[in-house]
Amino acid sequence: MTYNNLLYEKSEGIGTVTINRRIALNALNSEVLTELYQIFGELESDPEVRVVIITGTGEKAFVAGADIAEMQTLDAVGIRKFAVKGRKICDKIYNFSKPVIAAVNGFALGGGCELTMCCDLRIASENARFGQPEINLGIIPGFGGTQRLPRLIGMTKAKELVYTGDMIDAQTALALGLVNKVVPQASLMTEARELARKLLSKSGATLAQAKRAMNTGANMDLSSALDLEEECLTVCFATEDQKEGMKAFLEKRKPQFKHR
Ligand code: CO8
Repeated sequence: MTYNNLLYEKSEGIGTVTINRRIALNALNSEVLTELYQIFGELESDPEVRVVIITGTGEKAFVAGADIAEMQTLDAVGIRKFAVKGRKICDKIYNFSKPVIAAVNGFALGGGCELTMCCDLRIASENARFGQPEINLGIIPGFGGTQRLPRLIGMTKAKELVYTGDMIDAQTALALGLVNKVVPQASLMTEARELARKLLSKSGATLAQAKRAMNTGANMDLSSALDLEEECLTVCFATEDQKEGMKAFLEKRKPQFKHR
């Protein structure tokens, strides 16, 4: 499949998706949202890909938001359709069975910030800027920002960001727990791949259960979430990798996981 707005590269188990819409700082228009949905569908069923990295082209922006020029032309019905499209790709990444790492190389604003929040891990370059500036456009976040941001950083700071529209720098995002690590821009992709390789050394089958327990459980009451954790752990015990992991420990050697 060819894409008008995405670059894709696959190497050693890592799929790297680059949003490539330089003219608008990689802003998410309908076509980009459709293409992201399609590519994540393909990556889900590609057994050679076990970790995905998502980033933006250029040195200035990860994604500067949903496309304001397109949104400006939409009426209430149109914006609802656009919001549904955004939600579908965000949910797809959130529920994707393999880890997804956002490599944030600049502005991650509005829909861009929301896209990073669906990912499992976020590495930011020193020049990255995060924010939900929708308030300045007379709207509110629509790709999950009002819900995912407080779940990640707490309601107090989330409200400050959504109500003021202020941007925060990478170090502030790190202090708030919005990103996992801040690195120099020149080493962003190297660091992202290093983290991806660390995950590749684990069992893909086990990581899928960890992601399911944590992402699905995060939206449940505690008792139901603990039931889910038990179920996911039980699934682990039905894998070859659980047997190999425990056997390898007792034999004092590294496990050879088969991801099943
Ligand atoms: N949409 C469309 N075009 C954009 C966007 C965007 N979000 N961001 C930047 N661009 C375009 C600019 O218009 C400009 O185009 P041109 O060269 O043709 O004039 C080009 O990208 C370069 O941008 P700037 O010249 O503005 O670059 P600066 O370095 O001066 O500024 C900023 C960079 C600070 C990132 C600035 O571009 C900016 O403020 N962008 C908008 C940020 C923003 O408000 N994002 C939130 C958008 S709303 C949103 O994401 C809502 C999501 C959910 C909605 C759900 C609806 C259903």
